[in-house]
Amino acid sequence: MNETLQKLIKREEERQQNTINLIPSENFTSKAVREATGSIFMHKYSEGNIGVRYYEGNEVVDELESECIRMVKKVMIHDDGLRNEWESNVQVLSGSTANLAVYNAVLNPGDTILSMYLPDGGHLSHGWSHTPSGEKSNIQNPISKVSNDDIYLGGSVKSNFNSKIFNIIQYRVDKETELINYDKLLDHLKKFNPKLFIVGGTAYPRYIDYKKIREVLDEYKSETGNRVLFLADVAHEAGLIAGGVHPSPFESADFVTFTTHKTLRGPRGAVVMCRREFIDAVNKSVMPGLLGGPFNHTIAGLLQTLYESDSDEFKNYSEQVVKNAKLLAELFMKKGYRVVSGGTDKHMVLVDFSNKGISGRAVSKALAMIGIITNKNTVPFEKGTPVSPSGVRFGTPFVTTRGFKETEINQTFEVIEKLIEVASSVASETFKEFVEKISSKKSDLDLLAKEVAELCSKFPLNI
Ligand code: DSN
Repeated sequence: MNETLQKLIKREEERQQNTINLIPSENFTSKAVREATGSIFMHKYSEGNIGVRYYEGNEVVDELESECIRMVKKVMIHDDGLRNEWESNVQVLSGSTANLAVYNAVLNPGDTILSMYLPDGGHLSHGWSHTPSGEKSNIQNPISKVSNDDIYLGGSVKSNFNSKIFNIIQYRVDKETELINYDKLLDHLKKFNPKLFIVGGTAYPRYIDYKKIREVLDEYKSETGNRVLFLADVAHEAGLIAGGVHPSPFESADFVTFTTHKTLRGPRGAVVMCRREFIDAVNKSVMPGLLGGPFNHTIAGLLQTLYESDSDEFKNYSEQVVKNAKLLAELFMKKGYRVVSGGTDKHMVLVDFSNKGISGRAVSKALAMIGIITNKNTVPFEKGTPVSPSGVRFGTPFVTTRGFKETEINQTFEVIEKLIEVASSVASETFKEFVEKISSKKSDLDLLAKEVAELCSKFPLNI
């Protein structure tokens, strides 16, 4: 291998080995998953579907893809009868293209999508247009009685492509509980008559009540005759659903999309699952609609992941991921930190630092200086900006893979707390000033970095 590249890989290995990764959307794969993902399947073009390809030489790829589809259904849907009602496309390349594949399969330009407000925890690919400062939010609001606290109708800057194509309406979480307000859903449906309802996102730490959503969609249909299609984007929850520690969306939704590298612990990739009636439309939407040749090496890596997830070991892992996150939430709250929604049911804790006089941006930067890797994040009813938000997401999938249990979560929290004390003592007007001041606290930072390094060395990654 080229020496420059070799050195880059080595450095990244060392970085992953020697830092505590608390980003909730990242994980660490097995050697077997990495080998399969780097396998010679990467050389093959296989546009089309199993048995109906545009290139010859796909007899092995056909078997690989069929087996992957069989396993994805086995791992994600635990009830045999229900499993028979679902189909999968494993060719999509990422979470965003998985969602786009669904839109392209069943929507027309101009159709309305009702999805979760991005700063409250939704996702860019569910459509996003922002309101520049000075512009009146919800300016296009055609319905006078809709409150900005309940619904966001979008701004003039169509930041995400989907917002240029579809009419994106976004529901907000409840201001008090910071939970999805299922009681307002029927009202929203009646006002906006969407073609597609989406639930899921990147920073919603609580269970999602898919059954309740189905009930409301059915009630709306029986009142109006309108069928609203239901997409559950479970990118964050996929592994927890596979491990049986999060409610399953499969009884309730029409489409389920997810990435494969978060809680599911696979290679970077994605899957679209759908009720049987939609599989032809989804397959056509993927190819020729959106993509060319599938990444067969990623499908191979995913298949190995699915064999690994189909085990008691993975169930135990998923349980521990949630136990670790719940403990982390409790520890933050005991020390007076504001945890969004008052806790977590999942793999992620969202902490709002606005009552501590320090931004999420400053906290995540300072943590990175001692080797704890997180990401800054908006919180519901955010007062800051996406570049300098109030929150930080703390997730447990990666550290649980390396073997952290309650003892290590307690130790990690102690380090986080000491670091936040140091960071708060130099809270500054500007981020630049903050970075300068905290960099001057070298001896404090070095002591904490040493604790991080010790913890990592006790739980080495199998690189
Ligand atoms: N980047 C993913 C996450 O961190 O949640 C979502 O796209």
